[in-house]
Amino acid sequence: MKVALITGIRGQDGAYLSKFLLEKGYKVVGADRRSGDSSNWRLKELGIEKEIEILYMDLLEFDNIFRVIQKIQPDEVYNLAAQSFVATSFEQPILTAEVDALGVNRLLEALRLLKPDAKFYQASTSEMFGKVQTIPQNEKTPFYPRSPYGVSKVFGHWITVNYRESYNMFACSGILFNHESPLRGVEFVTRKITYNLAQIKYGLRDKIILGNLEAKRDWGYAKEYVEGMWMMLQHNEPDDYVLATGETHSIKEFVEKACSFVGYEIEWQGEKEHLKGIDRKSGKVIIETSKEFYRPAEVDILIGDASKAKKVLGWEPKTSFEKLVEIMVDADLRRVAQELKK
Ligand code: NAP
Ligand code: G4F
Repeated sequence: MKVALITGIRGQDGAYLSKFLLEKGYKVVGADRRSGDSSNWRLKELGIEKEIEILYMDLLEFDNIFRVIQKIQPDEVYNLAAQSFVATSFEQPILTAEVDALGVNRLLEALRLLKPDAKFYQASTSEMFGKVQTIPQNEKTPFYPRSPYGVSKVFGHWITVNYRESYNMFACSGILFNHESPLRGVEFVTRKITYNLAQIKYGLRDKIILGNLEAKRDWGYAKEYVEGMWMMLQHNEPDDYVLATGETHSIKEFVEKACSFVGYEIEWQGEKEHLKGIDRKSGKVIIETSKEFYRPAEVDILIGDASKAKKVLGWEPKTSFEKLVEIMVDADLRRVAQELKK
């Protein structure tokens, strides 16, 4: 039985990847930083909470990482742990760098010393492209990060490449574009929209206040992206791959589509931080915008070219933008209905 160690076990991708690996017959060990919220709601929703061994491991503490690697001797390590919210990285740039940059180095160093033959996956990100230098972006596109998060992840990416080249370790960096699901944290814009819309639908809220609605993202379905992570580690050579859909949509489009699934037709009035989204039938203001949710520097557009992953790994996304929005809206309508019954 292969042993996989997943950091960030309680995050969106940690949950989907755990389920995927358990189905493949792996023993899954999850590294949890013990933040106080021990609800494990994502693992519970997927029905796998009891099938995973959870160990405490914080990417900030080298000795802790060292002991965990020594104890479990993993065959594959998926480093999904991160301070992953871009907006917070402007408030906590140093913590973000400690976790998202040096944390990767701590983990790689522990592996180099204790289990150099383990295969390693680093969760890199399209945020590294930031102020994009080409459209679309692929593995060769130069990085131009626009946030402390993006800058830290660039370090994480290059230190992964460096350990591969210096020590011949099987280390891969997956440059994943935004991927969403019903398990997405509510602080991210897609889930913020679908969860709060469901609340509006059930009369628990009046409107949603958002930031920059003009930004565009390449959004895929997280469940499919975790399979791509695993495929990278099964290939005969370690390498770096972009995973993306190749389509881009604005936040405005996401709002319109999500609203259409709950029966609202949005008409826009005003501009930028004075923009309002009004339901055509009822005249009700559903969306407002505020400077509060704008970032000091924005990534205006992301659109990925995943042709290398398709050609070399046989990976490709299957779920359309429209279907993804529908899945998320449906899940949140169900959740809010259940919350109301309690
Ligand atoms: P997520 O839901 O925010 O999960 C991140 C996890 O990291 C959380 O479980 C968190 O623990 C854990 N963590 C934070 N600080 C830690 C520390 N110091 N030590 C150990 N664990 C720590 O993120 P996700 O969406 O699943 O993303 C997974 C990874 O892919 C992240 O590295 C993210 O940056 C990267 N990524 C995500 C996307 C995307 O669109 N989702 C795209 C590209 C790259 P708590 O549960 O205790 O908070
Ligand atoms: O949903 P977001 O917070 O995701 P963002 O910044 O693209 O980062 C996510 O994807 C990255 C991959 O490219 C990951 F590496 C990262 O860990 C994370 O998973 O924001 C998306 C866009 C931004 O342009 C933001 O300015 O939505 C815009 N936005 C507008 N109003 C908002 C809001 N974002 C949030 N979170 N909240 C708003 O109210």
